[in-house]
Amino acid sequence: MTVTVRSYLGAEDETSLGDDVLDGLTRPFKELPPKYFYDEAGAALFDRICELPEYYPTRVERAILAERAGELAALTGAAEVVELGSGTAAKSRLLLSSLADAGTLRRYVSVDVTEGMIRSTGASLAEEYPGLEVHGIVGDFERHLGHLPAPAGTRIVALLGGTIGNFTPGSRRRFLRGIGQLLGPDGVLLLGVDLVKDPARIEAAYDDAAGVTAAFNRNVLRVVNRELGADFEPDGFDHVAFFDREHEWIEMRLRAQRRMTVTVAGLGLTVEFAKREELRTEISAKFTPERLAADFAAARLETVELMTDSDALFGLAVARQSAPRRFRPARRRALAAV
Ligand code: AVJ
Repeated sequence: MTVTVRSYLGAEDETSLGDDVLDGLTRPFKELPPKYFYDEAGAALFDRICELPEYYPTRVERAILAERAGELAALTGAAEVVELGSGTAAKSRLLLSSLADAGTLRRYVSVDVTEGMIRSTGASLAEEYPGLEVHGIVGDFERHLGHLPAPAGTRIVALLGGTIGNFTPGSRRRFLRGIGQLLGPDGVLLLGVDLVKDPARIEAAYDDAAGVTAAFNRNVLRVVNRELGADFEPDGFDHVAFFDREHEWIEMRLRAQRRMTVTVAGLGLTVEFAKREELRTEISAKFTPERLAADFAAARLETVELMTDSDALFGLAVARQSAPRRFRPARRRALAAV
């Protein structure tokens, strides 16, 4: 059994939290990036979110994968799965099993910021799939994809759960274009996307009755307190989640219950919050097939298939690099016309 783990996280990652917090809290409309939700407590809260009756994405995506994994294996004949934000690989096991049954699976590569998760998941997968090579990359998939090993054969790059929705529109296309370059000629991207639907259904998924999502949202303030010596009072903020129909995304915010002065000692920064002032903590974009196709086209990808459930709640998109466009220079055409 071969498990290789490499870590690319270092001192510069503390600086990037500091830079992001400084940048986000000194804007007229305050904002923190959602990637800082996931310390140990945040990851545990997210696991609880996935079990909530209101939070359909995890369950529905798993059901789609369970039903279509065999087809995906036949369609791709993939030797390798590269999973971004892999966590415990609960869903990717469905895919790995189909590829193993088809006899094509050789390697599983995972990229995640949580080293413990990479190690324990890697070890169990190597045991569950005899002969499987496991390569773990502890890092940020927005910055460390240059460290992926060379492909071990036809590749599936998987970004599941709807995480792509956390990117702002411009950065989303740039990120997808970068992924396209990792696919090679016959590789595919397997992208989990939450679909546009009744806003009430979406809002309930991000504002559950048990208050788990609210606790998850406030946890980002605890992360900033711990990592940067800030003195946020998480309980002084209300959880807000609403669907923005124009942008077709859900937004999570934290609303100050009263006027507050927050000090971030590690940055030498003092921040004022007005009563009811809101801090944006997450956008989670929802997709229509058309909008997804437009994003893919802008990233030089094309949809092979969009697999969905019977209620069209969630989608699993299979995309490949689009054939390089042949530009016919205008001058030549003009000459030919003469
Ligand atoms: C992990 C980004 C897919 O946007 O649905 C869950 C995070 N936020 N509840 C999502 C999340 C609030 C989740 N993703």
